[in-house]
Amino acid sequence: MVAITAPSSIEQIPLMRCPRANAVQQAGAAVPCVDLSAPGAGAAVADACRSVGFFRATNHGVPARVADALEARAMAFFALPAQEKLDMSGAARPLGYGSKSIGANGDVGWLEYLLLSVSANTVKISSLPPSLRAALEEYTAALREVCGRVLELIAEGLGVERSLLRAMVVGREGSDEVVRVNHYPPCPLLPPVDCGVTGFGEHTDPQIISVLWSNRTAGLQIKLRDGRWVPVPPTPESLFVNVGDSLQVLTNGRLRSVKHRVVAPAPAPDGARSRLSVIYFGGPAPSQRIAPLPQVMRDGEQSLYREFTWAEYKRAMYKTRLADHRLGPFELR
Ligand code: GA4
Repeated sequence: MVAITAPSSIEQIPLMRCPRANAVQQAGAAVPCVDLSAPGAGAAVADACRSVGFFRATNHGVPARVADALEARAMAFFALPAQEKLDMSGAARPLGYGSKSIGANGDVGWLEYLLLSVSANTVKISSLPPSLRAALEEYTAALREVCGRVLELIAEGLGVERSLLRAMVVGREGSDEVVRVNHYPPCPLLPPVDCGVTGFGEHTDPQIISVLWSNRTAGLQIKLRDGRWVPVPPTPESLFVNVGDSLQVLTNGRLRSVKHRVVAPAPAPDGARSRLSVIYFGGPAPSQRIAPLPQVMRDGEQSLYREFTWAEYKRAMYKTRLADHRLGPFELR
């Protein structure tokens, strides 16, 4: 049994040094944007995944009402008393309802969340409010399509068979699809200048790709290859795509998983809004072999990683903390 290690006071949540205001203005430009319906989208997606490991996707085909409905249902759920939320979802171990504590190894942040398995489009928590469950299932079905489309575009951009990556996640029996709904209420602690309270600490996502939607409240930051953290301006009409560790391995490091983190919304006299984000994590089946695809390798190219299965990586990842370099033990050089 995993202990709930939620901090009892806000002072126990670490601060993070944040980019200065002038960096924020330039940030939009640092985040690549790809129109998923445009000709040449494959090359643009692959380019963004190579250079940043992250991009903003427009024309993704998910109607605004799908995310709006989920936002309304999720906010109603998070407004319930803590005990009711726990009774309905169970405490996150790792799936379920969690508050301030992330994973089982001491990571904490100013947030509460639902973490759900959504494989085969069934939200595997039966006691959630039916309207939230229905909204989650509709959202997941739409996001699964986006994930499939993006994986096709990545394959196209890499010059490999179109369905190669998509088939590992979408429509594959037993694939490991997870949805996380994160709620970051405005944080009452006023941090020192150039700092913020940690909402979700820096990490890479272990899966193949993740697709994120957020409401209009800022907070997400990504780490560029030059080491700079830049804020990602929230645009609820767009989706954001992250390269995960598994895709890094499948492409032998051509595409790289992106470090990202979330700063909690600051207190504001004008009534700062909560941040709500919903992330679909596209993971393969437990038995899926994760190793560089022969189709992407040049003649004589050596694998940078020792081969593993998704089940093996998942087991290892639950022993890590968020900021750990999870691929480290699998690297060959
Ligand atoms: C990070 C990405 C996803 O949110 C997640 C997280 C998971 C969890 O919350 O249970 C982990 C984290 C994430 C990686 C390291 C371990 C496991 C928390 C943690 C400290 C659902 C996932 O798949 O990996």
